[in-house]
Amino acid sequence: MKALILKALKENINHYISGEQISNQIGVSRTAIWKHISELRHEGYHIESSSRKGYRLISAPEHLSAAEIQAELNTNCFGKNIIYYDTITSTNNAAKEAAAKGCDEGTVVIADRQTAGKGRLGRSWVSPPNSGIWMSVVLRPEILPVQAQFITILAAIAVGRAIEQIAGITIGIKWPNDIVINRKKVCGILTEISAEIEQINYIVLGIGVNVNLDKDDFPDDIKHSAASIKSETGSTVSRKKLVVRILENLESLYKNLYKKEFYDNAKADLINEYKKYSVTLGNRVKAIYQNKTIEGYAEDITENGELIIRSDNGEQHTILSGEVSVRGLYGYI
Ligand code: BTX
Repeated sequence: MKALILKALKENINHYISGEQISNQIGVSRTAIWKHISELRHEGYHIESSSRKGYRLISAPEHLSAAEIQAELNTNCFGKNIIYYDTITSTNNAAKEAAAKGCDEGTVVIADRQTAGKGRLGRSWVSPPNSGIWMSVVLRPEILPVQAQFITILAAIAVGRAIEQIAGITIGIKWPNDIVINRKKVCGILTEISAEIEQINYIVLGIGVNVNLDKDDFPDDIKHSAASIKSETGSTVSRKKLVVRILENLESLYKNLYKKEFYDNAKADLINEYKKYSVTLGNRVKAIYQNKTIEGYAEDITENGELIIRSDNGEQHTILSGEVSVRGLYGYI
C-alpha cells in the first residue's frame, strides 16, 4: 500500500496530488493515506501537505547503493566491492563474515539502518534509517597486530578531514577515535581484528557518522552528548558525498603509509595532524585503565598513538586503549 502511495507521489513529483485522487486511484481511505504519508516522512521523504491541494513529494531520501556510491568514487581499491543492506544487525559483523570468507581488501559493507549497531567494549550504537553512515571496511595490512592501533588513528583523521571538506565545519578528535563537533559526539569508530601472534588476518574498520539525524533520533540518555552534522550546521549533508570522500581519504592515507613504511615520516605526519585535531590534549581527564581510575592532565600522544596522562600525584601513565572522559565534553565537569 505504502509503495503504491509513493508511486502516485513520484508520478507527480513537485506537483500536488489530492488525497481524494490517491484514494480513488488505489482504493484506500484518506485516513490510511495520511498514516502512510507520515511513515514515508519518517523514512526521510520530504512531502508537503496542504489541506486544499493535497500532497506533494519534494524529495526522496538518498540511496546508498553500491552503484550510487561507485558512480562518484575515485579509488583503486577501497569500495571497488560494496555490499549494501537496507537493514542489518551490524555492518561490522557482516564485514567480519565477508572477510572470513576471503573477500578482497577494501571491501565495504554499508547499511541504511542497523538494528544492533555495536560500539566499543560491548556498548551499542544508535543507527536509525536514512540519516547516517553505518559502514565497515575490510583491511588486510601486512603489519604486526601491536601496530594495528594506528589504523584507528588514521581512520579518525580520514573521517575528520572528510567531514570538514564536505560540511565545511571544524571537527575535533577525542582520544582515541570519537569525532566531536561543538563538544558533542558525531562519529565513532570500532576497529575489530582477527589475528595470530605475528600476523593480522584482517581488520574490520567500522565507522558510524551521524549525518542528518535530528535531536529526537537520539535516546534521552545520550541527547546531551550526541549530535549530528545537520544538528550542528543546520543543513542537510549528502551521505553519498561524505561516504565517497571518507573512502578516498582512507585509501590515500593507508596507501601512503605503506609506500613510506610504517615507521617513517608518514606516521609522524599523521600523529602531528591528529594532535592538532585533539580535544583531549591539554585538558583534565579521567581514565579508566586496567581496572584503575586515573585523574590528571592529558599531556601528549606518542608516535604510536598512545595517550600520556600526568596524574595528580605526578606519575606518568601511557595508555594504549581505554575509556577517557575529557572535562567539558559529554557532560563531564
Ligand atoms: P563507543 O563505545 O565509543 O560509543 C558508544 C557510546 O556512545 C554508547 O554507549 C552511547 O553512550 C553513545 N552512542 C550510541 N550511539 C551513538 C550515536 N549514534 N551518536 C553518538 N553517541 C552514541 C564508538 O563506540 C564506535 C561506534 C562504531 C559504530 C559503527 S557503525 C558501523 C559499524 N558497525 C557497527 O556495528 N559498529 C560500527
